[in-house]
Amino acid sequence: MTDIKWWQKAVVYQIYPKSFQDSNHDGIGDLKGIIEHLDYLKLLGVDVLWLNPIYKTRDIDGGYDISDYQAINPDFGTMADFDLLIQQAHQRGLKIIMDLVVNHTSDYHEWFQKSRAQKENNVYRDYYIWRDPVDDHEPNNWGSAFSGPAWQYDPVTQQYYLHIFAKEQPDLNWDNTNVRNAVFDMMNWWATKGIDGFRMDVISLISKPKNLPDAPKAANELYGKAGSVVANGPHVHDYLREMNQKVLSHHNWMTVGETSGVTIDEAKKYANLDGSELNMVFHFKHMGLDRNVNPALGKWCDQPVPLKTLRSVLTDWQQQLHGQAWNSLYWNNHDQPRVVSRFGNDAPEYRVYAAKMLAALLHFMQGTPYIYQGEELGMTNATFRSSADFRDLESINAYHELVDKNNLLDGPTMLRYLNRHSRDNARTPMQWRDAPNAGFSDHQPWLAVNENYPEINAENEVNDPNGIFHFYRRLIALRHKLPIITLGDYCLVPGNENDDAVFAYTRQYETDHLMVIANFTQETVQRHYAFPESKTRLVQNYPDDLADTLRPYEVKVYQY
Ligand code: TEU
Ligand code: CA
Repeated sequence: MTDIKWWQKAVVYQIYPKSFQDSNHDGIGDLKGIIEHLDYLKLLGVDVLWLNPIYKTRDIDGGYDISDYQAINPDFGTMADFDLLIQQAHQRGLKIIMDLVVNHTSDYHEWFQKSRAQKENNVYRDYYIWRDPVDDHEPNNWGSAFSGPAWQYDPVTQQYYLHIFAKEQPDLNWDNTNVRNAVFDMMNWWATKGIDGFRMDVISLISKPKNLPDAPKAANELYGKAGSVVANGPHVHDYLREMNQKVLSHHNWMTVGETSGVTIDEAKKYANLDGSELNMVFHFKHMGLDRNVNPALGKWCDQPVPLKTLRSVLTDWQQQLHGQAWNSLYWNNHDQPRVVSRFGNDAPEYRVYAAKMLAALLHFMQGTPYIYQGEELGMTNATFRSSADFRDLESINAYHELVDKNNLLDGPTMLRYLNRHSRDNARTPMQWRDAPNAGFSDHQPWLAVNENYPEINAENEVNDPNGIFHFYRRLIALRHKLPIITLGDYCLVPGNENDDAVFAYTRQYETDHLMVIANFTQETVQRHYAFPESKTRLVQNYPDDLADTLRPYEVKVYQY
């Protein structure tokens, strides 16, 4: 048996604390609220909890603008609450990984406040990326991920500073040894708090290209895409190897890089099996299949995801990393729409079938699966009736830039696109039961609860042995039990690459075989697959098994 690392058999549950459970009646989720549900998570069977940022913040970007890396956001509680959370989690055999956000800080961070104070004789000046104006304009054509330019003019010292995200999120200068060592010291401090690893925010962007060249820009695009010239920069692997030597290699941690712009070849470096950088990475190839054909509109669209390209992308990542690097497996997170709405069908007659089909399709692949809070309930995208319903700056800024300022879209069209792709879809409060605010809070929640909580909630699911929650429990238990899921190879069923309705793949490990057959459509289709009569059906989302027949969103997994 190959030496399996603990994080290769683990299943991760992602918690967006602000929307998980409010315990002190202010409409905002908090750390004590997470403690209230540790037994629920233990019942689900997950191994690791990933907490989105819980540090002191201005909360411009959902906590991804950190003003003190070693203090807890008072909205979420205290450091004593954190200590209790980690003690209670470990007591249940649950590990906790934190969100490491070190491509940028908040502009309220003391490093930035000191950096901006003066240009000369200032050890903090080069903690960030400052440049003179060029012809009285921004130093290059880079756009921010949250609309507008990626540069902010600071009159105090009459220079621009770089912010690939919001202007309240100045980019750190990782070429500065003092920055790297300050980050490594902070990471080692969190090690003393007993954490079990990190998810690393946009870690592929930390090494900027020399001279910060303009980015390619289509004629009708307002700005160049910074990510296209910054991702996988000249020293990113040097810096991660240094992090590994000075921090990661001293702990039995799990690490996952959020590597915006990563390719398969780059992933083989970031997530190599020799342990010199990170354990795994999140890629975005399957998250970008339903982007607008007009590059100026980016993710804002309402195109469906074509099965053919989805299958091809997932197959490439399964086959090309096998034996060379480790995959993460995810359908959604706090930045993405809800999987059953985006890749399946959230109509009442199909939602449960589709949610289970998508879960099985992903969880029998090779890699470490991530379950985003509410995914195990089949939670859906929400209904936003007005631009005033959104809280996420990405959505709000995009509406202003594309509708109000540049008239590239009309309001109703943008509202339709936002309903499909706004990050707020993932951030509506967790739906615990059929009670006011779905049991999330007895105070007005910071973001409206999805209206379908009376039907879709944890209490209903936990009490339904045939529901989605218990379907995920079975998938997790099988991953813990069957080496083939962790170690087996992956092949599409011959001929499946051209199938416009069914995604069918096999896994093999020594003499063990699995076949996963998933109907991605609401049509009943006939398909014949040959395998030994001795096969057993591991999971299914219909009560019976009609030979050669796949009903709407039906999934069948056979072992033989
Ligand atoms: O997201 C990085 C990233 O690439 C996002 O721009 C993401 O692709 C986009 O939101 C999808 O539309 C990370 C965090 O996950 C995100 O929540 C933060 O806003 C961002 O970094 C800045 O820290
Ligand atoms: Ca609260």
